[in-house]
Amino acid sequence: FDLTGQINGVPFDRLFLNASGVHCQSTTELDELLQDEFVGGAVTKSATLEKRAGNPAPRYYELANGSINSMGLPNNGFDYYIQYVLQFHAKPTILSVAGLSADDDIQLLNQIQDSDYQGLTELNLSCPNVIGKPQMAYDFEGTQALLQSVFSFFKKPLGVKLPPYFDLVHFDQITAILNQFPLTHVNSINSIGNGLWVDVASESVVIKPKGGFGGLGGKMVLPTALANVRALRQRLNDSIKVIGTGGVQTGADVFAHILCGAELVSIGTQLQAEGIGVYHRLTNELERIMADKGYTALADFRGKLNTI
Ligand code: RRO
Repeated sequence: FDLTGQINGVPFDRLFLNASGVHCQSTTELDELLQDEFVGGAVTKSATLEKRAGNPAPRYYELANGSINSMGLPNNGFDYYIQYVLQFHAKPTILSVAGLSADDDIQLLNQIQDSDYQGLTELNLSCPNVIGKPQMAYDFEGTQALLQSVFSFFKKPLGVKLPPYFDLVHFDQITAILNQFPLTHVNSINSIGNGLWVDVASESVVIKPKGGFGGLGGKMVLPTALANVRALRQRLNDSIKVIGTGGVQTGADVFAHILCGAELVSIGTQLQAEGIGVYHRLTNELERIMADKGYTALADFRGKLNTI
């Protein structure tokens, strides 16, 4: 089966990535991803200028239908991750960066511009969990202004990680902005920000930071993720690929993301729950569906969702 995709001419032999944040904070975890034969490439934990410990634990909680997290951007710092992606790897890497402010974003991207790194970078505009820091991509004017200043100096391949949108007008607004810039890709969705889980037995929240509020992922976000992949694919320039992230548990979920137009598919909550073996299982399940339908390549059905 041809399970390949490409972003800005960078070939991915297989469609599967990790969702940033899961299994990618240390070089050991990143190596494990890249060494798995069913993984196409790895995305780093979003890097900030300085190393961060993140929010107090418990900060990730597995639910029956997904997950809630308020990690608070724990990471080993920009230098650690750029050093990693500057090494030779047999598969592509995506360097994810997340400033704590627009100024930080500019500084991070300046350092990438001035480095020898020629691979893909992804600017996280959608972290929901840093106290006092709103998700940039919900501020349309701020996003426009930030990308304007970024592309005045940044000449390397750059994509953005977006939060989920819930109104068709918002899809029109964000894509009108993104289409003005030579972006390589958008990665959609980040977690659904600021959900709240209540454990009835203990009459309590389940994570400590922010009084229990946190980003939702996993099965419960699949329809939101599919809507976002589809709505973005329908509106973005063809040159801007969509990485589908959100709610994948089965090969059928992967198939649905591709039908909606995903070029590659990332796994977060299910990778956290199941471990790296998830990629072999999803590959088998996807290939079984493709075989039953007589498809041999993702290109046979990518973006070809039927409407009624
Ligand atoms: O670290 C986090 O709390 C976090 C980040 Br940066 C993000 O982009 N999405 C998320 O669900 N958690």
